[in-house]
Amino acid sequence: MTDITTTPSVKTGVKPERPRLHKVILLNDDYTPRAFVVTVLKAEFHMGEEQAHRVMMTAHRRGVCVVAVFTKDIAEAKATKATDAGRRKGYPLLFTTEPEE
Ligand code: TYC
Repeated sequence: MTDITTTPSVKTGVKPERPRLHKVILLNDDYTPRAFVVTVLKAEFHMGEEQAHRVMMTAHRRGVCVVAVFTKDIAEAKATKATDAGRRKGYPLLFTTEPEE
């Protein structure tokens, strides 16, 4: 196993890389009610009303908005949970993830 994120650094003396962070991205759609998007952002990402409304409106106007950054596993788990909250109500609300540059 030569994965740079898990290989001990003692052999080479090189400092281990910090694990890359992953963005959770909110995608706009034409069907999910604005108020529901705000509710999900508040519940899943611990945002206040104003911040959640700003993020929702950015996605609404521009098509996408970065919600937050986490380690890969946490970003994926939160994106799945937030997407599932919409699906349970029959909405196409979608959160995706991508690695930060
Ligand atoms: N565009 C939706 C509407 O007009 C609201 C919305 C905003 C949906 C942001 C998804 O990520 C989203 N009802």
